Order: sequence, then structure tokens, then C-alpha cells
Amino acid sequence: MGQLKAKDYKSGVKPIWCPGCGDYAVLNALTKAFAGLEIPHEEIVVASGIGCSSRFPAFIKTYGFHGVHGRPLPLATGIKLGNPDLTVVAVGGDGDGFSIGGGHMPHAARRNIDITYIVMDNSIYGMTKGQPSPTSPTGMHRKAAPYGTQETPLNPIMMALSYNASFVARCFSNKLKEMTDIIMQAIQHPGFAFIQVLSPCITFNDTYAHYREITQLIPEDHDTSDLAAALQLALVTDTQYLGVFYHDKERLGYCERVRMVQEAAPKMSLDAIIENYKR
Ligand SMILES: Cc1ncc(C[n+]2csc(CCOP(=O)(O)OP(=O)(O)O)c2C)c(N)n1
Ligand code: SF4
Ligand SMILES: [Mg+2]
Repeated sequence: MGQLKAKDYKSGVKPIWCPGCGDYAVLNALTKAFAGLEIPHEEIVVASGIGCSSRFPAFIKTYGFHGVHGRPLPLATGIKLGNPDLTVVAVGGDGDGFSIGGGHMPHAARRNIDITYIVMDNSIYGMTKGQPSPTSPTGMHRKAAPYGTQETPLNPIMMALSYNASFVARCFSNKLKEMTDIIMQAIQHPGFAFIQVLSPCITFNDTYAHYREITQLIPEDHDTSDLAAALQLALVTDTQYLGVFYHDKERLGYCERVRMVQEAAPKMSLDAIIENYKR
């Protein structure tokens, strides 16, 4: 060990993403993070939904599960509970995670299941050729919204904080070093770690210049244990802050809780359980 490089975690299957898609950088950051943490290939599972971003497992040399639309979190949760020794990463897009799959994040967060969830947020449905997504800005004109979108975009960091996720961060695909560092922190966090990556879709929603202009690192004096301070930063939308908003280092991860239940369960007789039901 110690000799692994990011390229050792690439499968050799050439990504079919458009040249310039932000998702390439996420692939580079995640493989760098695996190499940096020296995690053996066979101890990693990457689970995804459906979308351009969700093609991820094919390009990575670990176990993988390319699932169905909106379901990376249930898959990842089951995999982690089946074998808590694995490093489990769920990946997907903004449509996948916040539209059809939007009901799963609150429960992954409140369980504090020990997985990392990376949403490649391009504020568009890339794979289906450019329909507005839940994070598209109000007034965005596309073929499927000829008069412009009329909805207010979701704020994924606010959502994750209000669901009480124990690790919440935002990255920009143009900032590889920072993204790699944050992914490493997320993987090492024993609980649910949510990362929103601003990952432009160069074909249907090229936001590179916009994000270069409005992104800024979270001020160094931000206290990541302060939920109210994290919410204040998340509320700012004309600047998109990058970095770790919130990190609760105290809360037990779900796998540890399940282990405690497994330890306690044999001590409770079947008769006692039945009596409990009768009450
Ligand atoms: C149940 C179901 N509904 C709809 C679709 C069609 N579909 C495929 S990908 C996608 C959205 C992809 O957008 P996003 O998750 O943001 O990923 P991106 O392609 O932008 O990375 C949709 C609606 C599907 N595959 N399955
Ligand atoms: S359509 Fe957009 S999201 Fe899909 S691969 Fe191309 S640039 Fe990436
Ligand atoms: Mg998308």
C-alpha cells in the first residue's frame, strides 16, 4: 500500500461525457481521494441512479451499482448495512437526487448512515437533453420551458442542513484540490456526508463563467460545528460559498447504532418482546 494513484481507480472504460463536462473533475477528485486514503479497491462500492453523472460506476475500478433513477441512497444504505466495513459512496445528479429521489435524502440524513453522497449539480437534466431541474434558476428558458421556469430553485445546502445532515459541503468542479480534500474528509466522517458539487453541463447549461464569478471559499473563521452559522452561509445565494458548511463530529453513525442494537438484542427474550407488544 501507499503506492496507489488516482489512475489505479479508473476502470479503463472511457467516459462518454461531453468534453468539458464538470463530471470529469469529480471522477478525478474521487479517485484521488481513494488513492490518498489508500482504500483497497475491493473495499469500495459506488452506487448511482440514472443520468449522465450516474454513469460513474462504469468508469471506476471498485465495486459499483448503476441503479434506477433517484435511488442511489436506498442502494447505498442497504450496501453499507450489509457490510459496514465497506466504504460506500452514492453519486448522482440534481434531477436524480432532488426530483424523483428527493424523498430519500431526509431519511439518509436523520439515520446518519455512514455514506458519502455526492450530487453533481448542473441545474439541468443533462442526459435527457436539457430540461430544467429542481435547482434551475427562475426564468431559465429551455425547449421544455419556452416561457421560462416559474419555480424557485431548491437550495441543496439549506436542505441538507435542515435535514440535520452531519457533514455538509459544497465544491466547484473547477477546484480539484479543494474538492479532493473535502471528499477525503467526507469519506472519513462516520455518518451521512452530503457534498453538492457545482458541476456544469457544458452542452445544455454552461455555468463555468458564472460560477467562476460568484464562488468564494467559506471564510476561514467559520465554525463548522455551528449549525446556525452554517445556515447563514447557506442562505447567501448571490455568492456561492465553497467548503465545509457543517460538521457534527459528536453524533453516532447509524452502523454504530445498529451494532449496539445487535449487541443488546440477544439479551431480550422473545417473551419480553411479545409482552412489550401487548402493552
Ligand atoms: C423512472 C424514470 N423516470 C425518468 C427517467 C428519464 N431520465 C433519465 S436521466 C433523467 C434526469 C437526469 O438529470 P440529472 O439527474 O440531473 O443527471 P444529469 O444527466 O444532469 O447528470 C431523467 C428524467 C428515467 N430514466 N427513469
Ligand atoms: S450532456 Fe451535460 S451532463 Fe451530460 S455529459 Fe454532456 S456536458 Fe455532461
Ligand atoms: Mg443534472
